[in-house]
Amino acid sequence: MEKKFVDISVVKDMEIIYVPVKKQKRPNSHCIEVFLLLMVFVTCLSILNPSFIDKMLSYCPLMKAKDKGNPETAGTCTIDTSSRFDCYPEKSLPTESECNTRNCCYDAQDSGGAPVCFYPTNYEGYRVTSKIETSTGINIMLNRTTQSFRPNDINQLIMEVTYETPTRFRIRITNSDPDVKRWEVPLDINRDKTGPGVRPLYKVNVSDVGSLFSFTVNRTATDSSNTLNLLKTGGAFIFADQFLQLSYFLPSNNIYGLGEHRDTLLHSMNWTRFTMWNRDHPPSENTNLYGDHPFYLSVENGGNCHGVFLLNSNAMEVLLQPAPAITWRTIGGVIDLYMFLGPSPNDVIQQYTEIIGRTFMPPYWSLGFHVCRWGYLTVNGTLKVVDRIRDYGIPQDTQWNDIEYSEGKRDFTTGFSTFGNQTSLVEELHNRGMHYMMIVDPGISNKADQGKYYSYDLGVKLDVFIKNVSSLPLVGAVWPGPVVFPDFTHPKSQDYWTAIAADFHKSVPFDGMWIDMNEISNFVNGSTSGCPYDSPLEKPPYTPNVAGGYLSYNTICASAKQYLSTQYNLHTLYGLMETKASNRALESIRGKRSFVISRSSFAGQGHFGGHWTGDNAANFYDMYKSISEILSMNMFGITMVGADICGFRDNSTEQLCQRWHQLGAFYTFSRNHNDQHKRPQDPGAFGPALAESTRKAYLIRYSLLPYLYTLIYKSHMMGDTVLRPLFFEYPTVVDTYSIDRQFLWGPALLISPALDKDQYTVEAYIPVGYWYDYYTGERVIGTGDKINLTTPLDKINLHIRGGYILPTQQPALTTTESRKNKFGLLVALNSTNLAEGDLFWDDGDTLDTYYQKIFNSFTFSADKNGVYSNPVFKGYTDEPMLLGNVTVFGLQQQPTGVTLNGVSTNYNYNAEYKVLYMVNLSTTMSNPIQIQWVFS
Ligand code: MIG
Repeated sequence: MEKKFVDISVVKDMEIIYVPVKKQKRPNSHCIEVFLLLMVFVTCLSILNPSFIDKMLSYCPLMKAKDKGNPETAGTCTIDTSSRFDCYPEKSLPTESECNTRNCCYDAQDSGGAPVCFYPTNYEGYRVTSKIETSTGINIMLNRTTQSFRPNDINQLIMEVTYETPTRFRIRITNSDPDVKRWEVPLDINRDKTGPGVRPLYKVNVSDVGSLFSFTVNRTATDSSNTLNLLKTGGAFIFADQFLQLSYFLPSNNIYGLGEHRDTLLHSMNWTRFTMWNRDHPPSENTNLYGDHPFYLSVENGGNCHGVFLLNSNAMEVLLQPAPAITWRTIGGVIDLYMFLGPSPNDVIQQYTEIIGRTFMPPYWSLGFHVCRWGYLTVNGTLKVVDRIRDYGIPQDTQWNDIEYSEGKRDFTTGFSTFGNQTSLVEELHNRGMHYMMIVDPGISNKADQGKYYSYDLGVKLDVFIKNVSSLPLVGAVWPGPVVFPDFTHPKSQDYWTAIAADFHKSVPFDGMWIDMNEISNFVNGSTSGCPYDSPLEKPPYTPNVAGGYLSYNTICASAKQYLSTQYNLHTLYGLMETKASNRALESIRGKRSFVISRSSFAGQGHFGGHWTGDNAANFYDMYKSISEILSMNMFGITMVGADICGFRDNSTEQLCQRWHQLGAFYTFSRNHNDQHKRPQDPGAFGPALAESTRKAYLIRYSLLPYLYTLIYKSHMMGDTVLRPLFFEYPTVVDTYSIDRQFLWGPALLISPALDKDQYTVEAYIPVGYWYDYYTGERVIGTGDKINLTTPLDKINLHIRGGYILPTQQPALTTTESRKNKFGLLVALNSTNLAEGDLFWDDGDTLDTYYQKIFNSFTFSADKNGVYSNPVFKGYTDEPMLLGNVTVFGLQQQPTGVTLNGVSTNYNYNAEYKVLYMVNLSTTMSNPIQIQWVFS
């Protein structure tokens, strides 16, 4: 294949000659002065010649509007502060004359965060020149007649509105010249379209031909009388080569998503600015972090939900303001907006993941407990930790190693002399039924002797490294010293990555990959020889509010060249593409399900791997924030996610670490990880009290794995979230909208952890309905109020929701062992004595078991007379599945007899908590099971 380093789209657009901004009429400048000075003249002359007024006022449109009361232009600067769209994002306090150069309105009064320089309501932008409506969409041509203040306006635009399904439409706006291709994200979007059907949930309206361009979206009501406006453009629509901006009003204040950021789960609309430009930085507020997810979920007033995804990979800002309104501001690509009409929160995520890709099906072992740290130093140091965790009887499935395993911190090498025999470490873990993962950074050392370092030599041979503007491999610096970076858009990059991983796998048979530093993180800004800083890619006309103030800060040059395009366009996609390559490499090496955990991510990450939330700190605040982070990631379709348990940075304390293990036992991806030189924090490091409560928490996790696995399967097949905020289940209950200290596993398990220091009482919100204490079965009748839960140090509060049946399995120290054990059913009756549940089961490691039909599935139900298990599909027969126990919460009366498949059987009844227990059963689940009770 030919090398193709020049990105036509960018270069061509750059070549457009800069057209100086034409002076527009100033709506607000010097009007008063002019008015005062000419007052006398006006008064006199107007008597003699009335048309003079018009002439004079044509220099002063605001006055004209006011005086003439023209509804077209009336009050162009008279805008409520909350609805003012920022015309000068470069500065928080531009001067009036700076503002005037942009033909915007100026108001210096402090109005609580509102911009002082803002667009007039009739800001001249694009006009609609043609509009064709069909049953499947609208095609619009737009023409800009007056130049904006940004260089290189694209004057002719085409807008395509496509009604893709009854619940999804797409709006794509780009240049109309087919010969000038603009950058579009090469994400593998699912393009299946069914068409809008007879009753789409939306109606898109675009302004008429000849008028100023604007559009609205309404949710169509079922009774067709009342429609809710979901989107109404405002501010200024700008589409210049390196500055694209779209603002619109929102139907409510409830916005979630827009990652990766640390913020409250429910975002504040009070002039919040999120910047997206992937970056290696510990989770902290108001800054760009590891990933880019330009997606939000909106809960409308009344509880219907919709989602919006802007498919754009360029450096970007998203602004929220109290109108309520949102602005997307990006510096490249096109406007490619998808809207999902829900109406439930779960529907929205299903619809979003339908196009970006549903979560990968993880191996069952990856649902177990993972232990890691930076600084075990040796194989023996690693094994010592594995041993002490096992000695305490704490389940653990996977042991990890950080960069110290390698030789000179180089990828895919093993440091035999410093680290010890890594091969025998992995063998030992495998013998114990455990798995092994290690870190891989993208930077490949270019300093090893030529011909001696396969990862570098092969990359040179295949020419797969990212290039600088001079078309030489760009050199950065990371742990091994100077490094070059694989270009995962290069057609040979997959072969390359698979080859070097496979070569290492021959000596160290790792089971999964932990990919770090892939933002790309760089210890030098740009490259070891800097960047061409005057290039429009390094110094665009507008730079979003990225940390450091310039794009190559802490990463590689924006002008760096990859096969598909420049780093300017591809930067935010690096982690996603490396995840995909790693997933595929593992699959071809191991022939089983891959497990990849990546620090950097983009929309679609969940399809290939999971994510950890990066370098958090060992304190209670960071533990608390991890809940918002994992819940947001689930909304982005990243199902397997967790924060470093006990905290990465700083020394953890025993109490924090004890609480964090309890919480972390309920992350989908549950890993303890620690920074180098920090005190050990694995659950064997603090003594028996911490070990015992950690053991308790993980035995619960391991018991509930069949429930968790089934939820993940549904996420994989249908896009349901697994870790859910409460409002997902109660979208009409406003009190749930901002809850970020509790969360759910699927619909039925409520987790209410202690998150503060010395906290022994948790104020937990309990939704309306029946809930049962996981430990005792005691019923809590939720009223939608908060209740106080006593929470000693060794306990995490867990409640099961009435109406659900959770499949369980007898736990063990690894999933390899627990998978051999008997199953159980945890039945929680609702107020009408009903409950339902299901189970998906397969060998947990084979690829595509669903499509190969080598799985089993079951449905469970309960009513006032009994509990029933029904096999729905029987395709996995390798391991017999036996039902060993059944627990029924909320059986109000003591039965006088219980039968299992018609035969009377033993049971216990706890009269205090009204729980029926049946233990020591051994009934095959391949046939229907009927458990029935009688009251005499
Ligand atoms: O520059 O590999 O987020 O988990 O332990 C630090 C060492 C590099 C950052 C990761 C962290 C990991 C560490 N890495």
